[in-house]
Amino acid sequence: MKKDGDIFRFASNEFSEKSAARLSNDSFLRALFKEETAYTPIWLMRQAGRYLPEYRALRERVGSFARLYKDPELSCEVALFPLARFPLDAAIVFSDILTIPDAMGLGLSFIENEGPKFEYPLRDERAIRELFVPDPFDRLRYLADAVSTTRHALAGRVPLIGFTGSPYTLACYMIEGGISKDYRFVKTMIYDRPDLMHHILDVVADAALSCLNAQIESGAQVAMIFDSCGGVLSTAAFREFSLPYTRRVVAGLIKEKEGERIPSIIFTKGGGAWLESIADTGCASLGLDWMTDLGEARRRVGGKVSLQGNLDPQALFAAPDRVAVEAVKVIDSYGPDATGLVFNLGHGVSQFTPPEHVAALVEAVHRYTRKPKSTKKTR
Ligand code: 1CP
Repeated sequence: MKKDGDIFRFASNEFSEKSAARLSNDSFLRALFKEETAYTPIWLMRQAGRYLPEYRALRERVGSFARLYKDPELSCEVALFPLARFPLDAAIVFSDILTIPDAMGLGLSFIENEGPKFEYPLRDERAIRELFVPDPFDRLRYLADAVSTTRHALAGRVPLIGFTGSPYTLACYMIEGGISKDYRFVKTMIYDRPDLMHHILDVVADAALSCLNAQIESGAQVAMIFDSCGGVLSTAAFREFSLPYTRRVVAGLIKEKEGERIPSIIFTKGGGAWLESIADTGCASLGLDWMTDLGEARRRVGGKVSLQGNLDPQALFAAPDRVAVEAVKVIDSYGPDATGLVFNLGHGVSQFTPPEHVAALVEAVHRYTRKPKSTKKTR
């Protein structure tokens, strides 16, 4: 197969015109940069997951989730599943945030109905001191290859999102060894041995940054950072253990590739109290969970960043016509002019979501936001 660089490389001085022509749908990139769009673009966190019967069938056939994301061709196939069904405005590389700790030697497995488990969670000082930054083009080669394969297959249809967990969120999984309800080991470390926590975060921040930059080098056009566990922290602890390390990742990201700006998005689940400081990290956009009012968030960040969100993922359990009503409420909550809004869910799509409800959502967002302004109630 031809490599991404062969098809997409242009001399930098002739790039901007050609690069604009390269994407047939750039509404997502434009909205991230708060530029005018013909309608509000939409994509969904976890859009390529278990709610799709074709995903479940393929996973069954190959035997596991890990076999899917470790094989660039299969990863690409899965990333394209939702785009074959719905006119979504972005694709996301099919992988997982936990590939980084796996590459750091923690031994990742995904257990049916239990979620991720690490064989060697970080519980003693020696293991913590031995942590290293993996070479993203060696131990995570499959991820870089999944990005370039998917980018090539998209052929400019929509932009491709690369991603990482925030250093704090990755550290949570590495210390707890999997999903945690009470974050007992993490909180013990934060309060008893903050020095050890900072050491972990220091190494993981470098690992997350190099992994995300490797994805950008391989063709990712947007960089997303998931701080899915950030919201369990006190404000003081968030400022000490999460925000500075996310900021460091944002600061180190490749900002432009072959004449194209690379926007970054930070999603902090439960981060509603800290929007101003997250918007100050230098990211282009904030992902919002469903607890935060979009209009209020917009006023608070004062036009500094675009916003992405934030329908309650469980609203998708309702009948399609109700889903459409809820989508309109979210769009209206953003305010009269929808510039700078990317529609998304407030968290990942549930595995129990009927795909027809997702179809209704995408249709409703496009239809409602395409209407001429004068016919709308509040826009
Ligand atoms: O088939 C299976 O059983 C695997 C289920 C699955 C899938 C489809 C997991 C296990 N991860 C993924 C893919 C994934 N994970 C993607 C790409 C697909 C897409 O978005 O379309 C992305 C972006 C992630 C990111 C991810 N993984 C996050 C951050 C975002 C979030 O949801 O908060 C987190 C916290 C994880 C950890 C993870 N991976 C998988 C599980 C079950 C978990 C634990 C957390 C959870 O249950 O959501």
